[in-house]
Amino acid sequence: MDIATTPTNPEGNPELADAAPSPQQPPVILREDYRPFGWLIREVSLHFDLGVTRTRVRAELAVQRNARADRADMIRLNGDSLKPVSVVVDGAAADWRMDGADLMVPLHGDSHLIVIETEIDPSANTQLMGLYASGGMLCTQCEAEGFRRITFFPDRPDVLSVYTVRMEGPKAAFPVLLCNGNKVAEGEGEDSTHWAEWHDPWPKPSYLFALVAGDLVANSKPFTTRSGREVECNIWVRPEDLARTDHALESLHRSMKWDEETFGREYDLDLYNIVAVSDFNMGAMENKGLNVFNTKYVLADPDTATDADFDAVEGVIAHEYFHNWSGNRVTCRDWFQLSLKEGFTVLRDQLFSQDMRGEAVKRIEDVRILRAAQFPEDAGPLAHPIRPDSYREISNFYTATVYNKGAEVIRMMRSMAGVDRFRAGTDLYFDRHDGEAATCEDFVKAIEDGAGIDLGQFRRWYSQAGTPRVNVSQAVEGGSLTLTLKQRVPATPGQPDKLPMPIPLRVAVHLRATGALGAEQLIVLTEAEQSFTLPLAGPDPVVSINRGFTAPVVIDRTLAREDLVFLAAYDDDPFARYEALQELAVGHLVAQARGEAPGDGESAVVGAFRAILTDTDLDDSMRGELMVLPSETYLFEVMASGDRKADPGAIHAAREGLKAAIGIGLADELDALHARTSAVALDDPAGRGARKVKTQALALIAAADPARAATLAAQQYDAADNMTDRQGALMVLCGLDCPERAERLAAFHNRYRDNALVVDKWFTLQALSLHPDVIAQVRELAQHPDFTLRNPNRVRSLHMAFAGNPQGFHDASGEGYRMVADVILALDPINPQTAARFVPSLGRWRRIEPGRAALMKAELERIAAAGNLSRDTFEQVSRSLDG
Ligand code: B3K
Ligand code: ZN
Repeated sequence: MDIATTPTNPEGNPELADAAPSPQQPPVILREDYRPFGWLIREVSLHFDLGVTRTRVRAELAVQRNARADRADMIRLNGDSLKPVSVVVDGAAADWRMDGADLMVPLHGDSHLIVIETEIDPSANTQLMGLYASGGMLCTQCEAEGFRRITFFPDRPDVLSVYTVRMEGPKAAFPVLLCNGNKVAEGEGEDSTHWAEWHDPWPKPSYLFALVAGDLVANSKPFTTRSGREVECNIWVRPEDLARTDHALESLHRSMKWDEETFGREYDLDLYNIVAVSDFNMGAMENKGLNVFNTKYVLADPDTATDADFDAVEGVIAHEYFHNWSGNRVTCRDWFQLSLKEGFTVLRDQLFSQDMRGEAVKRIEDVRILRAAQFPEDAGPLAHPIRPDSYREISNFYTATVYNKGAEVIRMMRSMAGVDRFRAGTDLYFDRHDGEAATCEDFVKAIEDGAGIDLGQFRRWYSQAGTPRVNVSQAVEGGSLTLTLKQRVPATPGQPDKLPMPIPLRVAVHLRATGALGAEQLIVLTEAEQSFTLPLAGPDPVVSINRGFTAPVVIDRTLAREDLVFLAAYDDDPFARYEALQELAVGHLVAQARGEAPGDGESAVVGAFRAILTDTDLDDSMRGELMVLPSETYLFEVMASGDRKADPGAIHAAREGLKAAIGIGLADELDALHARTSAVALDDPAGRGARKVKTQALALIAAADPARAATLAAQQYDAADNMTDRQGALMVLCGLDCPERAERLAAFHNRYRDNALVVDKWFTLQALSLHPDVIAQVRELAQHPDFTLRNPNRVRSLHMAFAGNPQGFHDASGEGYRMVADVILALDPINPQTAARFVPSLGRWRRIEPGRAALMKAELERIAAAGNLSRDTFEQVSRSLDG
């Protein structure tokens, strides 16, 4: 609809607010169109009269002309599904009008006080953006554009304001009233109400605003910062969850200390509140002084959470805490700069977890995530640079590219600068931009200046999408080895031609004949083709390249099998060992899936596994990493190279076949491993590693001997004194057709029926299972009384898990695709952000064999034809069809 035709209506006409532009063709927002906002809003005062079905909001905005922006005699205040109850400027009713969903208020002077009243119904907010109700409590989610669902405001990250908030409501329903900053006053009101006033001294953008009102209790412990400030740290949960909050609280303390020691960052308020809510679109949110978390990333004890869950809690607590500097003190100028805070903060949380849990294992885990989630994105229709150039709906750009590749890009700067000079760069960045809304360019410049390195060409990592491929060849001449590297960055939507990127690679030349390990050095490939001459100390050189995964690239090379076996067994870089094993397995599996002569690939992998299972120098945590076979998603990527397509059915069969071969060939070793690790006690320092490999052993036994695995898994389940073992056993049972399966599933549900997070696991285990009837089982589970489309955790636990189950999702009948498309259509009107997250799985159709590709595309077309789609789903579906 043409907004200019909307008539001015000072009293507010309900029809006008509904007359938003058709969501079918939401406008494209361009990075190059950025202009500073015409007004500064130094102070915001909010007053909330809280109720679950009716909340009244009064906003007072002290606005001042921005001398750095073009002059405007109008202020645009963004809104989303809001109607103004009243708009007053400097004490008089304003002559406002609506422009689509936004409120336009004429302003002719240099400074004004705008007072706006709105009324909202949190209970009707199923999108979970803005102010919403969750289990009787009220909470908010404002990033990226949720604040405009609370009140009219320039809802953009470069408008920074100091907030004072008064909240009042019924004391019985909302005994605890929380907001950003510090509580400055509180009191009793009339009719059993009470109120609290909060003040946040740090100027912040609206996306960092938060409010919580509910019946909550806190686990508290003060933290003393390095300069002696005592910070009250609270983890707020429902009373029944209090016993599961110690790990979160300890993780917060560890994060606070680590950021002081590693990045010199100290916390800056007297209070740090974290609130756990069960209805939440993502993991957590870094609102200033008042983080709101998905319960999944707060609650943990050994009976209900796995070791991996404990790690995830620690990692997300750290991530949100680190945002206090990388995101809050220095925020983003516009949403195109999202990786400025997300890429950097992911790197910070990865480095933290490396320090807490061991560098090698964490690095391997992070690369596995990158390959499973980001490489497919970079190779598909939704590929975008870490700093995108355009979007229709910013929620669609909270991606593995912006987050995980963004972290890899900054990690490369750190590798090139060295740890100390990188720290000088980040110190300069924080000093230079504290209190500002900055850009990715500001970050790169600060690292360049602070670390004293030239990042001129490096900036291409911010603008070019696609995973670079580096072809490696080598020639030996006399006493030196010449490595010739050729790079190619594949075409991506809107970017047909690419320029060479600087690619830092840690390399070492080992000697297979003598077993001598070469010294490591960093080389940086900057040209399309470039040679590097390395000294050579003897015969049979084996090049270990991209050690530690210094660069997020694909290395193309053909290494002799004996070289891979050598690297897998002896490389002194743990990542390189893992990588060699992966290469060995990938080479075999892709050849097998293509129907090419399998040769003796299988026996080479089985032999390498034997060495891993029996290597007494390996600790079990690392053994567990080496035992992970390449994921089917990653194998699709490798198989679908150039014009060749991936065949999910053939990949699945090849991978299961290899598991069975390992299970048969190493039956005794796996039995011994399962028995040894079953004897390790829960609190033994070696317990975590033991639990990890125990279930891996079981899964391999299951591929070879289902009956024996059923017995062992049932025993493991019954003997378990922790969730890691229990869930692992049930995971294996879920893939088997045996009586133990139904019995243990029922027992599990029965035991944990009142614990939503564990019931989520119960759904996930079945949705991810290797059982041949998984599609019918998931269909039935969607009818289970515990299932609801209204809770994002539950939707993810069933349908998102299923979309990640290659066997079920890619069933040749197309039933899996249909089920996911049905979920998108059903969920879109309720929660578009979560619905749109399902689209990428169907969007990969171009890289899949023609039969399945046609079925996937047909489902995308069915969604597109349904009409009335949200902006989120519309954008993802149209990019997936056009890209
Ligand atoms: N910054 C939030 C993500 C917000 C997502 C909005 N769709 C959490 C995080 O990355 O820390
Ligand atoms: Zn983040």
